[in-house]
Amino acid sequence: MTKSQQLFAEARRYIPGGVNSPVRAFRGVGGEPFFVESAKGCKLRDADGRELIDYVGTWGPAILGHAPQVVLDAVAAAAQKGVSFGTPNPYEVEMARTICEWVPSIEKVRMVNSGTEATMSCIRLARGFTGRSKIVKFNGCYHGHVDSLLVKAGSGALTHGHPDSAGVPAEFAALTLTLDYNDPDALKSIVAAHGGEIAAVIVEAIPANAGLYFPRPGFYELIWKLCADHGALVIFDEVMTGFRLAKGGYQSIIGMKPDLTALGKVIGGGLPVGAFGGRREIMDQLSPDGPVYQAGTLSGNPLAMAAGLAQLRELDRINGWAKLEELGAAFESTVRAGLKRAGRDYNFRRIGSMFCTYFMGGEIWNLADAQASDKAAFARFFHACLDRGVYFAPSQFEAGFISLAHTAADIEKTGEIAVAALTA
Ligand code: HOZ
Repeated sequence: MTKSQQLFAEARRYIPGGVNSPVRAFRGVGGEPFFVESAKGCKLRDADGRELIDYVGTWGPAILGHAPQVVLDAVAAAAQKGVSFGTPNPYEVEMARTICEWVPSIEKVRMVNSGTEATMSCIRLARGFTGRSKIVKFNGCYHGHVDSLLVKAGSGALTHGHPDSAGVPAEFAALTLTLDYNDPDALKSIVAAHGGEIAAVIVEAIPANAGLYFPRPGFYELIWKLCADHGALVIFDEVMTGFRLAKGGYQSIIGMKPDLTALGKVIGGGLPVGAFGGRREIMDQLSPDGPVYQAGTLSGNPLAMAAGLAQLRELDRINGWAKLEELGAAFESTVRAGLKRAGRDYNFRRIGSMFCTYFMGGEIWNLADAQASDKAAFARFFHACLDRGVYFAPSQFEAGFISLAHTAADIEKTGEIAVAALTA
């Protein structure tokens, strides 16, 4: 028995499924998860001493790589002054100012502890601000484990076959109107039927929880126009894309301003951080200024703020986004060459440092398209890569992440291993 197997056997006795988040279980690919002893740069070291090139990056936060020195130093310095105060602290002001300066649509922001809290708070705030109850969401988009958003959800909910989670009362789910992503006619019909009842349309900036697919030209313009015409808010979920694709998020790339934005992952430098922000008049509805209640003992925690600020400042200092685009392009040409060598007509998608390979040819514009991927072939590929020292996310429906710690040599090695895995 390996050490990971021993740990997993014990974990299963005390933790449901042996994991603290379902995406970590290997149910979508078979087998058991490995346990990580340490992580540095782009490498994980598991409990049995195996070293892996990692493309999960703690599900997005590790954009500088694991345990970057700037973050370690910032956390150590902050910890010397105390680990939690439960009062306002200077770090959170600096964090809020940074976010408002970097993301043009955000005039005020509040810190929370996860992406889930961020989207949940956006939904409540949108309802409070508009006085309406219904939410529109897209099939396959995942916005954390919020009751009203675990309807036709992606990520682990999709991987494990529960896109409509048990435990969400039918009355709640009925307030969530769902439709296919990239379907302008369905969106127009929903808005025509429910316009005056819709508080918000929530959308992942780039859907990355059913693999990775992109908006068709004009689709986001339509969302914005219909929302403006009917008095509904646009909630842009940039938990994955925010500070990963650009300094100002994906919204700065497309030049659009959502009413509210949810942030997470990169913003915390590996510590538990989320944030939500947007137009001043909406944010001012939050307690204590307004009637919408939202709170948190550890929100704005000094260690988390110090870690996040250190990561953001370093990205800015070295213009990390341009470097990530270069690394992403190198990764893409390596993968495309590898697929050609292996004789596979698979669909590789990338934006910046986010990527996904669907094990199928053809076009992918929505969840239904994505579900046609050959998941058994993906599972074989996943294990063949893992056996050879490369760790991709254990599900066809998760995006991969490249970090600034990946080198040309790591990418080349990954390409060789991927070809070997595809042709094994
Ligand atoms: N939010 C991540 C994106 N799919 C998954 C992380 C988790 O659920 O643990």
